[in-house]
Amino acid sequence: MNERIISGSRNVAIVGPYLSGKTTLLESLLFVTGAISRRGRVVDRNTVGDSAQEARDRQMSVELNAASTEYGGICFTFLDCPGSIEFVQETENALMGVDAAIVVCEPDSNRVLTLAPLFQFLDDWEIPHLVFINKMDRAHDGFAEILQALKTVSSRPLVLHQYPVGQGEQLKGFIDLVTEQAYHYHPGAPANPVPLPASLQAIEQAARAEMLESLADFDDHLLEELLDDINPPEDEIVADLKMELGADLIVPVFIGVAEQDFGVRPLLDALLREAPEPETTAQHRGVGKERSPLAQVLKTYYTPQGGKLSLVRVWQGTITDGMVLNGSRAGGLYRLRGQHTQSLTAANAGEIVAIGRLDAKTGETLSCDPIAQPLPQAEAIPPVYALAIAPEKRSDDVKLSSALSKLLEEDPSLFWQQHGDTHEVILWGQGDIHLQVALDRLRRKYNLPMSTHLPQVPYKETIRKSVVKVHGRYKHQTGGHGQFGDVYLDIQPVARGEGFCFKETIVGGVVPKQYIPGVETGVREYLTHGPLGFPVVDVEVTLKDGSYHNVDSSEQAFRMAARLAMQEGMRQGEPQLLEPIVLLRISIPGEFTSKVLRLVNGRRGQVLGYDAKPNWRGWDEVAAHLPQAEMHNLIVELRSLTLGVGSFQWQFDHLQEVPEKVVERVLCRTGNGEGHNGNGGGNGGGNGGGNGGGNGNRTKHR
Ligand SMILES: Nc1nc2c(ncn2[C@@H]2O[C@H](COP(=O)(O)OP(=O)(O)OP(=O)(O)O)[C@@H](O)[C@H]2O)c(=O)[nH]1
Ligand SMILES: [Mg+2]
Repeated sequence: MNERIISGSRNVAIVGPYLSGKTTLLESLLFVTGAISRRGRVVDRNTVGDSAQEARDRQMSVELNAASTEYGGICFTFLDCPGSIEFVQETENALMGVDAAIVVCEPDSNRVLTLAPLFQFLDDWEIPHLVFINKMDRAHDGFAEILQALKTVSSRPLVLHQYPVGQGEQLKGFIDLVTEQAYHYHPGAPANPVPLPASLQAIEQAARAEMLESLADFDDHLLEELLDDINPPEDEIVADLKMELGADLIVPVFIGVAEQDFGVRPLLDALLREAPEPETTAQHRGVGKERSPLAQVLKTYYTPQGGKLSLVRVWQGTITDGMVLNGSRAGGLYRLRGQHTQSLTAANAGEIVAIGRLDAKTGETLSCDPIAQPLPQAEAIPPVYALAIAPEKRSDDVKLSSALSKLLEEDPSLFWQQHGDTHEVILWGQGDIHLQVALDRLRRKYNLPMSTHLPQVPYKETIRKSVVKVHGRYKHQTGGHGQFGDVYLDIQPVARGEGFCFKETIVGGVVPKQYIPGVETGVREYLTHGPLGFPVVDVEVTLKDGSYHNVDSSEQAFRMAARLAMQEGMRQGEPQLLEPIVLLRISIPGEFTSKVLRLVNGRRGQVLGYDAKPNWRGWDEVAAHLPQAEMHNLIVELRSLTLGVGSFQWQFDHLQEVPEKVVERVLCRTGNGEGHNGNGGGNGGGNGGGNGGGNGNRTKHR
């Protein structure tokens, strides 16, 4: 790109539902602006947008990709965002740094609902956006029907910019409603002007009148002109479109066929004329007035060569290579086009560029000085799906945590934890594809092939019945002096959630003070693994009585005695399996609520209630308790019931007794419990479920 002729910049996100044609549109935008000389295709796995191997393998975008090009003297940086709901965090992080967004959708009125969460995000942050109805060569629904459906999901008025000439395979071109000029598309060439078809004149007039009326809702001067039957000049209409788009008052609508570059030049022309300047966006964010550099990280990459790159939006001032930002020195400054980088010496306010070797996280605000007010960030999306992971080679254990921390820097919607009870490493994310992509990266970038299995449910156990004065005696004679400990314990269940409590009521020193900690240690050790094989909770153990030997007693001997007493007593106390119950808040369009209630009930859940979701038109929120063992595939089923838009948040709520008929199944599956010879995962497979739900199958990830 020739830097000398560039007089400004625009940053535009390309967003929209899964497979609507965003990466294809980016390819077309780069091709018609001359940034690339040969146009790639998603099926040929050679597009700029999907340059990562993980994306090419799946023919879908799996992360944000930036590409800059020049058009009309402006440097356009397009951010091609993945459409899959599993990568929505990437999209939301990217949207925080743009001046406008192109919402790419398909001409299918049955699927417009998939746009609802995106529109909601754009509305919440007041991000100017326009709609590009792609794949018009495949339109089956009538155009009016598509528009009507789109209106139901947009809270801002849609303002039609173009009207199609022909439909589906007979699509010939479009009418520009601002200039009232009709055009015919041509493969490999710009559309050429043609006379307005007589058959469309009335429709064109009506569509234009509707467009002008929508614009006039925010412009009194235009309203007066319309009332006086004055045809407003083109300049005035364009100025209104620009002002109203910039203020996020309207949503202009364009059409095209990205795969054939149809409608792409008019879209660029509209962006050039109507998209807000970076200064306007900065003003809305309340920044841009000072000269000191201010930027925000939109995405972090670890490149195949191993270097770290932070994609940043410069909000204010100028960033130069070598500058110290947040205490670390910028090691390289680049303009990106997929994986292709162009070195820069400086980047000005309003540009999106990549900075090398910066010690900063995605979302972080960057400056040379202390930051008084960090820029707002998109909310972190809570994880809904988990797999337990382990390196295929045990010797790789040490490499895992540093590789995972880099992986999480690149993808902040991943989480990992080592579970305290089960000792498994659990990787959390937004769905199976999301986690499989992460595992591919671990293998490719960090040479860490992993095996996966369903995580165990962290079951616990308790007792139903009190047991009094259960006896434990440890007596051992080994050559020299022996071992002797002797205790009587009371074990009683306590209320759910109270955990464990140890007491003693020893009088007369029958168990000397110095040995009592040994008793408590023995009890605690036993409780990590109760009669059913799980950690014991909600019991109170009281040391009531005992005896000792002057020579042979020791803390160690009392520890052993306590364990023996616990072993005996817990068996008598009628062990009870407990399972974690989570509190779910499920968000869905109202038309799916009854299906979702059935889904919850079918998974042993208990619906607590449902109501309209605040500030979400037509959406409901269902609150429910659900056993964690039933959660593993919940997100998959919820999405398949709701065109992919349903989501939930969850948190641990309480432990609850496992119903009798389920206990047997769990114990069989886990191979736990006395007298239960498991046929399931006793060899390290799943404890059945949970983020779980599973059968303990291990799969190799290759
Ligand atoms: N008929 C037709 N097919 C198209 C058009 N644009 C894209 N496609 C096809 O639609 C499929 C998806 O295209 P992509 O560009 O990968 O869609 P995307 O929105 O980037 O997908 P994700 O990023 O994974 O959400 C590919 O097979 C494209 O060839 C179009 O204008 N017409
Ligand atoms: Mg894509």
